[in-house]
Amino acid sequence: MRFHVLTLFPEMIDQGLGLGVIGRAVKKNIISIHAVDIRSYTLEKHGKVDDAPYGGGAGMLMQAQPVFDAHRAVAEGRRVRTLYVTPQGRTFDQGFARELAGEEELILLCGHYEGIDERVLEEVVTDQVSIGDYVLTGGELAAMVIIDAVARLVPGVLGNDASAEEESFHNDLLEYPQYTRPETWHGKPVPPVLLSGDHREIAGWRLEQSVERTRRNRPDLYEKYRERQDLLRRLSGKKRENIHMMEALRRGTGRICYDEGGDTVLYLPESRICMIRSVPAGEAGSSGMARPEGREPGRDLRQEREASVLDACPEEAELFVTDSGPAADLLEGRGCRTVARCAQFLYTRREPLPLRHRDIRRLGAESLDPGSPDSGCMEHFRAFYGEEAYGRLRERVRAGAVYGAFLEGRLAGVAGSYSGGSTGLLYVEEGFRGQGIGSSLEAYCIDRTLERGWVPYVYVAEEDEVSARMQEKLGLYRAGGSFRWLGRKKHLQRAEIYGKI
Ligand code: 4GT
Repeated sequence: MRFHVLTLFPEMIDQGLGLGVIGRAVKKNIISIHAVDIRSYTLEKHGKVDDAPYGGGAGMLMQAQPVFDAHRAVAEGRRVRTLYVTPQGRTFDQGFARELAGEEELILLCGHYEGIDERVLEEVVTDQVSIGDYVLTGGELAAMVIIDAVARLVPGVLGNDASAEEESFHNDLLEYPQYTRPETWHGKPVPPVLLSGDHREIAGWRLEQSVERTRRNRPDLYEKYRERQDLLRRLSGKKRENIHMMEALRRGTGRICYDEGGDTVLYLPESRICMIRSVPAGEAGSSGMARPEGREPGRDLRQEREASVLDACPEEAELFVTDSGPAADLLEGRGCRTVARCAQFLYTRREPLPLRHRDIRRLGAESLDPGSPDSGCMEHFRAFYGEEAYGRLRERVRAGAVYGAFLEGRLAGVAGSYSGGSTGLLYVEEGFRGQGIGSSLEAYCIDRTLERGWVPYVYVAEEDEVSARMQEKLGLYRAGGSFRWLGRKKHLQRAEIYGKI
């Protein structure tokens, strides 16, 4: 990943990010950080970059020209996501960091004095970001905070093999307390459970501690956690049909937008997917989602309710998935098109699947280099599924979510997880088919998902008999009815949608 920082103080960036974990990642070429001196772009002969504000007022403003030219020199005509760090921006958080970690390149613009001429901001900035409600003398520290938080999510930066994907979110709870040697310090012993060697017991204790800390220190986060746990419990009445929603909640990727009378809307900001479940009229209770007493709606009420379910879907959602026919039909009336009808398969056991092919490993961003030995397989994927799906594959490889099977050292096929949470992205090179490489790849992904304590699930297009048979052979079960995927017509390309599921 490449970061460019447009600043009046490039040394501040070089020094601030040159040491420690981030400095090491730069030396290893996993990321690059390029500080650009805005002053060197001014056309003013004395190197001036600021002037007094029109309309009066204290202080000086950075002028548009040097900022614009510095930006142009970096972007070179490409459309690069450009963040202006300012107290006026959207507040930065872990979710935003995860979103940004999916970019290949970022430009951060740092202001000084009283800020920057609005006209250049209008032309180059894609996002305004704040690191919190306080004022600094310059944007550099804020830019460094953002770079640090985003860079540590790039696979390889943290040094171990764990990827950004694999980082446990702890369900958005605060961290539990940790202890290291000596066993007793200042008369205080380490909690005995941590010396027990019982991993289940330890995990239970840590969760308890996390929950209790969150309840005490962050009532806002605790309330959200409680809401999620409550919904999870209700969804578990029909586990198979609801597995996609339950996993989004468990993995910390889904936000509850609506949860009433058995109707639920979850939004996954990273994949811009909206998951909708809507209980058909007259079926309340049998769905595992008890309606409140005396609130069984009639037809009109029902339609009203469905409309409010859809109103709860965020504007920025691009994809919708639902097993409710009426909800899907309503979405079609609202500018969406059905792009796929799928069966959902899930793996309900805890035991890992055996692998026939053993040489399977995580792909790193280097597999995407045109000169890499893996590029042949990548190009065949591209020819097979098309440009958009290939773009998504690249995105998922960079996120550390894709695995490759190797035969005699050569990449023969890939599989991985979509940002929505399901397993897929499966492709095996033509010359290597019929040897069980595909099912080994899927089995490998399933095993990695199980390791993280999650339930693996897969979407299979209804017409895809071959894949359905493979799922059953692997020991996955078909869940519930038919799931419809819909996309907004305004930014819809079939291939793009397939790439995201
Ligand atoms: C605070 C933040 C930030 C500043 C923040 C323009 C002139 C902005 C000085 C700069 N203060 N930048 N990004 N809370 N100050 O993120």
